[in-house]
Amino acid sequence: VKVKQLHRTGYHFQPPRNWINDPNGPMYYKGIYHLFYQYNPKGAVWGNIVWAHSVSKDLINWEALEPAIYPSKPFDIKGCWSGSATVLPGNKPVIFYTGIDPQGKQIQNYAIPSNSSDPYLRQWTKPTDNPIAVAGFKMNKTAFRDPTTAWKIDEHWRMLVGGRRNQRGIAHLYRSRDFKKWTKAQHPLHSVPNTGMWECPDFYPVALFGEAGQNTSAFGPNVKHVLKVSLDATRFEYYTLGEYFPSRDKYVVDMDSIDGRDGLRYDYGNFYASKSFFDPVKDRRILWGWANESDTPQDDVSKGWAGIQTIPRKVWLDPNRKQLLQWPVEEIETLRSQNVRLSEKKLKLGDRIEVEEITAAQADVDVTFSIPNLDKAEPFDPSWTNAQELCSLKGSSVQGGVGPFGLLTLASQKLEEYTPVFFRVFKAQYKHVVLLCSDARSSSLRNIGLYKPSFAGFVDVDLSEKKQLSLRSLIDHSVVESFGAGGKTCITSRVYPTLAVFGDAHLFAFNNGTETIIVDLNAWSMRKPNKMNN
Ligand code: DQQ
Repeated sequence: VKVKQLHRTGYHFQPPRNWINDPNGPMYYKGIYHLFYQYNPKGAVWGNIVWAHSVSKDLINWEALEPAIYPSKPFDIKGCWSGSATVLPGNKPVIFYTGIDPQGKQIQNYAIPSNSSDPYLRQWTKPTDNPIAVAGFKMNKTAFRDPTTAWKIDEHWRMLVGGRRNQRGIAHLYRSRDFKKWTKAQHPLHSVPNTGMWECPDFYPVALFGEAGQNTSAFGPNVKHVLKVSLDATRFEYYTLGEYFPSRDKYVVDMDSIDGRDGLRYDYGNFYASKSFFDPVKDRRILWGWANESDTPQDDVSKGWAGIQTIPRKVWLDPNRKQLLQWPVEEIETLRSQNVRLSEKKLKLGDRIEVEEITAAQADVDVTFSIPNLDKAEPFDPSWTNAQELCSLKGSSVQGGVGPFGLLTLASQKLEEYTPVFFRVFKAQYKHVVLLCSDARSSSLRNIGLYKPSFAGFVDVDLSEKKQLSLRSLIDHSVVESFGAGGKTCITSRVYPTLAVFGDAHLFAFNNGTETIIVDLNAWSMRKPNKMNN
């Protein structure tokens, strides 16, 4: 198949062809960032899964190496599924992954570098004492996968494996003293009814103060913990914040952290099977996530490719300690070229200004909206608990009081197509409620076979302190990744415009609320990295 260029991204992580899904085993080793990912070497649909392997010195330019882990042993002959890397003391990387055995059972394996003096870690050995964990007598053997990075406290290593018992999602806990023999703890680290299979769990500490990341084994009075799970049943992820007690291996979810499908999300759009790692170079925790296609498998076959990784994000604890914050890694800013600015532009009801002279199909936009007057905010109906439904009810063209205001991304000149990313402010009894939407309904003239949801999330900001809302959007042909209010609420959309492509894509700032909004905007054309797996 000839690979179709239309809708391929310019600066997001993609291999030259074929299907990709989950990021696996991200780590830093001897000057190199490693990213593995689920990959089908034979086509643009899921199947024949191996761990593809790419390396980078800057998280921007990527060089593809040979697949690192592929079916070769009885314990993984039917597939090498997701997993994680742990860098042991003494700088010794180990990979944990799920192997599919000849009976289709999911079992946990490990692999070690064949040659640890190769910073590229090109070759991996699967020792003969594999597997390290199999589903016990009463456990579900086809719902037992995706081992985490291990952490060590008080001479004991721990790691999690995702699972399910009936409809209860489970994070099975394993312990080891020597990193070789792993024993299942009697109690899982955590489990929640009616959440279904927990794929790709991630468990790590975040600092109470500041933005610095923590090594996965860090522990003490200055950290909290995050548990993230990917819900197979709903295809979205949620996380909780909580207190971890290593002596009893108990994870106690914070009182105000919702523990279930309505919980906090890294991203309220198309973002799944994410995984974080600690970057010792810049002392930060970095999060990778997969953004699936929103077209059909037939489209993917004819495109010759499917799936991208989102831009790696730094993640840390919001000073309010109630949620995480995320921001694209600073390295991405090195791709910025042609720049335009709008300063203190007034946007009255119905106004729309074009941001000209940049490549709107491949851009980075950073904008602040100042709200002189909040009095005309629409009343908030307490029955509006579902942000996505509210966004589809109150779209970007539905006139409001304070908002909708925001960006029209990937827009055709006459607005036959556009993906609006916008805020809307409501007045509830004691505070203002802010909604962020990334609404794909108007993203493409094509109507059949595209998934065009009105992705949305609420933004937990206090507008009485500062009457401003900021928005950063990374626009890249078929993806719009948005970060509201400094990374409090993030939304990734995959969209497939037919007119607003390449040089025919435009970018606008707009306001459809009765209250005037003041815009300060900075936008850049984005270059392609010199090397992207080519
Ligand atoms: N993808 C992998 C599984 C994981 C799922 C298989 C999540 O290990 O549970 O490709 O997207």
